[in-house]
Amino acid sequence: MNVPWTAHEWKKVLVYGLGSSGRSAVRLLGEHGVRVVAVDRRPAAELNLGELSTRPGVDLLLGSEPTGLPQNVDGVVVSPGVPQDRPLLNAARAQGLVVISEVELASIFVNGPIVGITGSNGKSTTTALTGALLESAGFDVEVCGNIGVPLSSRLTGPEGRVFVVELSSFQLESIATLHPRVAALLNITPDHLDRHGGFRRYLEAKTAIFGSQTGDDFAVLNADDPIVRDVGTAARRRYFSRLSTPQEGCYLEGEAVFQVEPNGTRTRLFERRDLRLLGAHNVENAMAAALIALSVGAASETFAHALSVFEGLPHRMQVVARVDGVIWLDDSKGTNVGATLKSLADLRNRSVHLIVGGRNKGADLSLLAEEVERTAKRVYLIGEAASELAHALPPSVAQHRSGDLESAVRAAAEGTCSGDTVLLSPACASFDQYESYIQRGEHFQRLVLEMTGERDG
Ligand code: UMA
Ligand code: ADP
Repeated sequence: MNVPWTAHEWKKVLVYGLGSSGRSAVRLLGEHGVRVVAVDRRPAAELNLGELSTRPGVDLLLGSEPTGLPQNVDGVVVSPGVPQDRPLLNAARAQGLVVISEVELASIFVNGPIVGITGSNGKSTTTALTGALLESAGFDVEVCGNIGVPLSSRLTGPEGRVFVVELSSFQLESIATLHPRVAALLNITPDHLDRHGGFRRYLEAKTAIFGSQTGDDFAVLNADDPIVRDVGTAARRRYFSRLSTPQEGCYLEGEAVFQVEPNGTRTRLFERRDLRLLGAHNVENAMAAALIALSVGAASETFAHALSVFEGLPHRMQVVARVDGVIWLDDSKGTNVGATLKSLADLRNRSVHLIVGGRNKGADLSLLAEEVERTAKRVYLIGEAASELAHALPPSVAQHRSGDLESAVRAAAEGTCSGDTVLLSPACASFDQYESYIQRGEHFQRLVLEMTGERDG
């Protein structure tokens, strides 16, 4: 397989991590005649290997991670969940090998324009919304990436499809030539600081999305975010804003969203009420999605209807139950402080029972304090971050040291009254107690339905 980043052909490649991205990369490499050595610290029994366990041309090194490089390896494809400082990756770099992410590998084979969407929050929602808007306008679309579907698993298909790819900082920190026709940076607040070793490196990873763009491409940027607004890019800038009118882009005026072109032409795109999703942040996500779709070449006539039927993704402010006047909301995807603050922003004063905690990713959790003081009646602290949260949150708000979700939901079910909202918005990763935010959200939903059902009965 000829690769653009090295002078020679790749014949044998190390794939590091055998989650969905790694497995899909192994298959892609196999289709192109490349032999693979695949490494994962987990044993085979914990991996969903399927036919890969017996596939010719694939050697598996499972259950531990070698520190030295296997022989005759030409390059490394790394999964998003594998940190860049693993000894094996250092050994590869020391030998002059290229280490690239699964999305970078996949991007060589993509046969249509790539739309890349990143930011600290709103990526998945904006990615799904962009897919919906483009589909409504008649485009053949693949919605993939960090949203849960590896790009390398969506390559087979007709030419001309638009690849709408959610890109995380984990994926972007090892790209080389990935070249989005449209790249969107939605916002930047601290996240994954433990993995990147600080905010500067996190920001560098995010802005790598613009690295291969030229003046023929588009950068879709949030004009209301001071860091994003001034980000460096060679691409043509198009801004979205809730607070001002950009020279070129999309903005909210009263209850309507308009597109504005550099010559001053204004087009009404949709009304705020067209959007089913609640919250100011979802107006931003919808504006970003509209601007991306316009930049791909979509006509806007179908946007309002497409937005009106878009129901949102699970585990993002999802209503689980309404029982005895109490609303139970699953925002398990609120995995950083910025997300939880946005989710609290639209809730009434002193009405919220907030379930918060999990694994802190290096964030300053005291940034939650002011909004918690305004909105929360009681907080339920779970997971590894419980003690840290107990100190970071204001003493004026009652605390329940729940430890886990089951105890939190039980205590909340006993302590609520009509008009209250119970919100799971952890501001932390799930990995201390769950495999993913999805598993955490599903567990919450089951508990809520069991316990509120019990009380009903
Ligand atoms: N592993 C090692 N050594 C290590 C670390 C991990 O061997 O030091 C192994 C693990 O045992 C595991 C594999 O490497 O088997 C890691 O796989 P992975 O975590 O990259 O899992 P994938 O299934 O490939 O999922 C990844 C993304 N996961 C992460 O970024 C952590 C998924 O995003 C994404 O949906 C998927 O690729 C498809 O593109 C999840 C996520 O949490 C949802 N993303 C973060 C977020 O949104 O905040 C960035
Ligand atoms: P991501 O994929 O970046 O994690 P999601 O679309 O999954 O983003 O939304 C996760 C959470 O982030 C939501 O539940 C909400 O609390 C918050 N959020 C969504 N959009 C935005 C936004 N534009 N700005 C800030 N926070 C947002």
